[in-house]
Amino acid sequence: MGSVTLRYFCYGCLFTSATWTVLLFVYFNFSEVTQPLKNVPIKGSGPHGPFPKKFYPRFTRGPSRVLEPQFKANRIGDVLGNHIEDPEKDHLKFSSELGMIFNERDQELRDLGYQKHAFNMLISNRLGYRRDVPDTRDAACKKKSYPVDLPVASVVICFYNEAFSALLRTVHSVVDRTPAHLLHEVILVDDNSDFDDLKGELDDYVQKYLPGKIKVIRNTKREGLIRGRMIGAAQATGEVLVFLDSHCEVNVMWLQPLLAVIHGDPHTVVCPVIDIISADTLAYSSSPVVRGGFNWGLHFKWDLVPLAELGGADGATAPIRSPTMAGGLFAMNRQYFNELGQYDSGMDIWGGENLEISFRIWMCGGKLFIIPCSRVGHIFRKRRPYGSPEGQDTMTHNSLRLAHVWLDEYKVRPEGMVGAQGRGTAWAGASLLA
Ligand code: UD2
Ligand code: MN
Repeated sequence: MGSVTLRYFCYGCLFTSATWTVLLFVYFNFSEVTQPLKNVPIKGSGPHGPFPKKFYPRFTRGPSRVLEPQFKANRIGDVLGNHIEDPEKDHLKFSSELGMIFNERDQELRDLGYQKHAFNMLISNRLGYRRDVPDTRDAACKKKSYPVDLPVASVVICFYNEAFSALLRTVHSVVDRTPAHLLHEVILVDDNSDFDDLKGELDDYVQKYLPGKIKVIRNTKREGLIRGRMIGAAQATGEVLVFLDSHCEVNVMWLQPLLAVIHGDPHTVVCPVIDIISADTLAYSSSPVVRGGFNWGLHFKWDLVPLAELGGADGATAPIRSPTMAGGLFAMNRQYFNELGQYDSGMDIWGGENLEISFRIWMCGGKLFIIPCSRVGHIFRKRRPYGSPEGQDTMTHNSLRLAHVWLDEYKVRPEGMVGAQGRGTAWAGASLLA
């Protein structure tokens, strides 16, 4: 009797420990990869990594492995998280091994990257500062040609505690994929970052490999992205201002379609289609063409483009009217930016400025378009990896300013709108466009 009880007790223990092992395995291996992506252009259709999850052994420990030949070609120092010295050699092919953990250093780098940047810094560093991205434009875009005498652009990139490799990939993509005669300058605004590599190392890199057109401006205190961009714009001298986030990669022929529209009408503000760079795999994938909306919480959202707004003689290449912009990537005539009053300089750190400038544009005689033939990739992270200096909720602060300045009678939520965010969005978007 005693031995039977003992046997069942042992079976019980075995079963419980096996169940826990399976549960812990699933949690640690798949939780990060399967979290929903926020703010990607179509909800629930996040990008699928190019390689299976088995390439993400999060807790792999063991002896260091000999690096694969393709990593060696890219300098071992870079693979281990140091910065490369020769960008010309930095053409690492996208391979299924990019995310593999070979040793504890890789593991640390990966964990640190998720902590500090909310994306896979291990892969970002291994990719290096330049890579090819798939041309995601519609076939009709590839047949289009643009005038040569387009206005020149100043690209303003504001950054706070950005991953060095992501920032450098942003800059190199701009320099490599923009015709030199159209790129007036790139202005990097360091919003008082804390990381050492974004100081001297960045200056040295720019001086050595990107001399001439790149300016680095340092804010002496944290201003936030809104005032940060205004500081950058004040230093710019190109006819057109182009704003980008510091973790983007521009695609081929990205700038000409934007400049061509502004050239035709300087009161038109234009956004590229924002392609998705996965935070987990850094894989670049195409986004559907959608347009910007908002809900009554004044949160930006993507909306399908109504049929009536699609097509026309230019078909898939035609600019699409958009009630709002996502905020990070857009181009506008510099004089028009100043005439409009730029941004609301009372807005802090992050949030709300994208809807504010959209309302400002539509309500002050301008237009806002998404240009399907211009594509720029952006790393969509699962969370914002930084806070505001005193922990303030700047999104609410900024949205309230927006409401008080621009919403007049819409400030009060009308009867029947409670919970009807979709209807509300369509209604307000339509009123703004009318
Ligand atoms: C989106 C926009 C972003 C901005 C934001 C609302 C896209 C792709 N991105 O959020 O540009 O409009 O909505 O405010 O549409 N930064 C600073 N100082 C700070 C905080 C941020 O310089 O105090 C930089 C940051 O390093 C980045 C940029 O501002 O380059 C935008 O910040 P984000 O990437 O955290 O914003 P995101 O993409 O979540
Ligand atoms: Mn961003």
